[in-house]
Amino acid sequence: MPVLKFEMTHRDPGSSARRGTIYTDHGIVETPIFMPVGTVGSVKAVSQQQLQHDVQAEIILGNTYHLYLRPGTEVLEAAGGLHRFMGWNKPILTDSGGYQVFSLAANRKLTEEGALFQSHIDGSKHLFTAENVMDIQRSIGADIIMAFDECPPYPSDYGYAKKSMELTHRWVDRCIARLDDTPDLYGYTQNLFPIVQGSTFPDLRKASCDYISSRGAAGNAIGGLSVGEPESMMYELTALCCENLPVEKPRYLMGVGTPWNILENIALGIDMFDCVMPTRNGRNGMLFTSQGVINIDNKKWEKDFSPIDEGIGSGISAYYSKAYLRHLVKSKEILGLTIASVHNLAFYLWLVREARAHIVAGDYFSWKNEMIPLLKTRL
Ligand code: PRF
Repeated sequence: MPVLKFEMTHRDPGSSARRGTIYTDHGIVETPIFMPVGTVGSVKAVSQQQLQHDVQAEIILGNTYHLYLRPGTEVLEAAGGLHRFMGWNKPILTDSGGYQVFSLAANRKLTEEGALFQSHIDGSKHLFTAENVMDIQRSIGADIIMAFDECPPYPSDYGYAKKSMELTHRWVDRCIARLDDTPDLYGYTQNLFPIVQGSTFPDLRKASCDYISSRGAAGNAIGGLSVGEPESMMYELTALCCENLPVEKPRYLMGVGTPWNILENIALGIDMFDCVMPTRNGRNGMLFTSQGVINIDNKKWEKDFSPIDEGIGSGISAYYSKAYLRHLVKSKEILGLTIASVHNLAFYLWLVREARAHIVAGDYFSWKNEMIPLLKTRL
């Protein structure tokens, strides 16, 4: 079975940042990369055409939890998988469902077998297991699929974090066994990424990295971070994980984060990111730009007819003015949600393209340190 290939072409002399390429059966992904979140098979308020042309997305995320509840695996299989269903012919990654069960579903109960929960849509009862989330991810057909894991809350005590990590490790093995026993449904390869856990405890994180690395997967993920801990703690734990995961395989930091979080974590050796922040915050009027952060609600922008953000390679960001976007958002026009979301995503994709260029140039570390205060500026 051919597996996903990762080619690392450059390493930054001043940090642990790397520049690489991931090869999937739906095309290549340049790293470091940011992956827009398309929870239910739709990046909220953004069309596939906009994702391709304005955002320049290379890979998007889907969620097992949502897609299983609606439209369900029968529809997804009849469509020939999520790529065909939604008309997105580039790579897709799906999260495994456990994390969403614990953030969204009602009456969750965790057992050795898996997670029992009630749907947030209609209250119906379901059980996710390491095995059936692999089966569901087969039906969805993403290029990269995630192992079933438990993300302990912050803070967690040591005893709980250790038990939870060990459960996640037993689930990884069950995920691998299930995948080995089941065929790819649509004629292309699906690659499993296992997930490091261990909460905020360095010895647990190290043990989890050792275990996860020993599974020999095509890529590895780091979960359980950016769940409320201080940023400095997240960076320390990311650094520790990067030092203890294989250098020659892609590393994915789940659910992170702000533009500055992304630049800091790239410096520590992360290759892949996803987060709802650009879309969710965009829908609330918060814009990330190459000059800093804008609250588009602010009266300050009422007569500012300058482009939202010029020169980040997004037609939408260069075409519409701040004043016009402010008017749309104030009027609760649907187009306002779209422009804000497309812009923020285009900005995140621009940021990782810039990061790549600076890794290649060998000046990533100093560029990152100059950029971060700029990105954090409240305009
Ligand atoms: N596990 C999974 N998905 C996730 C997380 C995790 O720990 C996080 C934590 N930042 C975001 N998404 N499966």
